[in-house]
Amino acid sequence: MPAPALPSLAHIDLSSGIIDPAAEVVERRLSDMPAWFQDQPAAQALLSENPVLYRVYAMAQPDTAGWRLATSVIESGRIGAEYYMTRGHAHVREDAPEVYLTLRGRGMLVMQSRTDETVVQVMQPGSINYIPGGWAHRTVNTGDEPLVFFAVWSIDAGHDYEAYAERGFAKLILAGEDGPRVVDNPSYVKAKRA
Ligand code: M6P
Ligand code: ZN
Repeated sequence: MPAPALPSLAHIDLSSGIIDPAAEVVERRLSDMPAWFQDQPAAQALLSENPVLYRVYAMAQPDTAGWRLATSVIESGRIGAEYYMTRGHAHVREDAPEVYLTLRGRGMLVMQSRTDETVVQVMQPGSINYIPGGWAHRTVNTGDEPLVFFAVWSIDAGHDYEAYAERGFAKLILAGEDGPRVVDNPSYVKAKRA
């Protein structure tokens, strides 16, 4: 038997979302995901500026099993009418769920089942969003400050980006005159399994 891992302690700055100590910081800029946005002329025009869309801070942990703990910080901004958002993924392990706790800002969580059913939930400080296994998920910052949330998922869940890079999600979150609107994605290609 390997020696049991030691307990660990970290701190989240509730305003910036920074975890200390963090094992890993992932930074996503527009150039990492230009094709993900609906308004391609707007995306291309912003590429020279190449804004940071979001960062993920994973907590340093001694264990190789169990849970991954991380904060995500999505900046406030838009590409055309579409808000800054994460790439979005499903878990390779279809039974692996995920939990989000929002710490700051306002956003929407878009979840999509393997048969293209969509559920959109609001994220605001104190919201706990439960993403069941088998549901792809993307987070969108619909507010005018960073959206900061804490996420917990199984270390061996695995990220499947490919399916959603190609066909996107069935619903888009666009800025309207009265705030965010959930609209059908006109270029969405239905799941083969649907
Ligand atoms: C959350 C979790 C992470 C994910 C991150 C960014 O923190 O769901 O697993 O990596 O958001 O989302 P994505 O990987 O889809 O860009
Ligand atoms: Zn996930």
